[in-house]
Amino acid sequence: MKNASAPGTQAKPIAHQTALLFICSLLLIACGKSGSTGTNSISASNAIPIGIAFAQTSNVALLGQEGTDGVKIAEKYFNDKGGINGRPIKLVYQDTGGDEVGTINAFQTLINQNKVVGIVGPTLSQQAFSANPIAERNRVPVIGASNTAKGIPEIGDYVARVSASVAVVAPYSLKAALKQNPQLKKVAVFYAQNDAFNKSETEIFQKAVKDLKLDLVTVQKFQTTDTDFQAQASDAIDLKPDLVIISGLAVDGGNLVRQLRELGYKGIIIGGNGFNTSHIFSVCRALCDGVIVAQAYSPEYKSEINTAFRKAYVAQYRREPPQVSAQAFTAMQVYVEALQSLDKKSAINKLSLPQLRTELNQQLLKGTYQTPLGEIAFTPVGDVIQKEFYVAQLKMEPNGVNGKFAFLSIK
Ligand code: 1QQ
Repeated sequence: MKNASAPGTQAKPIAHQTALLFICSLLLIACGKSGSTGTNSISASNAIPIGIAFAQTSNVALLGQEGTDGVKIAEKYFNDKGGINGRPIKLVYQDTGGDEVGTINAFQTLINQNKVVGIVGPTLSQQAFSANPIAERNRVPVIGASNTAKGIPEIGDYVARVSASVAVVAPYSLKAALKQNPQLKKVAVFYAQNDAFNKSETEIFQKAVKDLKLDLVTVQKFQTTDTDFQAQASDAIDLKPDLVIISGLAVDGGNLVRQLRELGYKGIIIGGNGFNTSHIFSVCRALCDGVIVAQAYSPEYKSEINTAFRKAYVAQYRREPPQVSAQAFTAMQVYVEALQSLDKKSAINKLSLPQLRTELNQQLLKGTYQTPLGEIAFTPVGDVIQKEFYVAQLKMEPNGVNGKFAFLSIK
């Protein structure tokens, strides 16, 4: 049997006493997709729909794919454990593409047609600033799994995130760079000026550089759609920096790294959160080697849930889970555990969809969760409270094809 909205995904075996219920649920979802449920409440025989709004197409798809990988693992993992007190969850995917319009459309479809109880996404902060207000107006909870710009949780009461702010994460990479070269003094900063997250991240980096009394020799701007960085790279190299810090996305950022190295830059390079994907390896290949990237997740974190997540991920995708996949899994875990708690308090099948969305939103903000990211909770405004952060360095094999994120000690 195939999963109705994620082609190629196997249906999820759940506790056998609920297997029959599950089959009925799938049939009902099929009916629901053709628009015949026509009800505003979640019936007991229905799987609980959670919306996934990630970029499956465009240049952002490299990052979006890692989110999708993470939620798929979560759907199987939590349904195998019995779902929401015996009822399965069901992911409904809508491709946002890489821009705001696509994201707004995806949110509207998830909210009005798919009637999801909550949304995970979108991939970029740039998309979240446009689409999250729609969820807010419709009183549908949204959990950001990769939105790290300042101001995301503040979009509204129904907006939370499990992806720690750049303000918290980014400075760790500077600390690691200084550990590698305590003499470094001159810093060149590059950022993509057409992207909200990158603008937010560069402010944090630039402030951290000044606070450390380093010398910010130049700030160079580019677009996430650019492929040629010769002019900016040459201007920066002329100033002989010891450190280059780049806030960009995987494709543009990877190309910038490649061109800096080709033009002879030999110093340390820090990449921001947009570099946090192994898909960057194919962009800068052997020249990615040595780039430092701060992380909100380590596959090596020891806990029962991370061990289970990592094992399932490696079995499925044959590589270590990246940060965005772990964050996406965590967002799903928050929904699942909040729904479980809510159901114990007030039988969720008795709630109308608007009631369920509102009570779910209130419940999820109250919880403490043992996740692959470590223990997390939320601030009253919905920002993640997380304790552990890491720094990795890209290690490329000489063939330039395979590589890995090698974790550094930052103590
Ligand atoms: C954001 C990000 C992206 C680079 C992660 C995919 O952190 O847009 O906020």
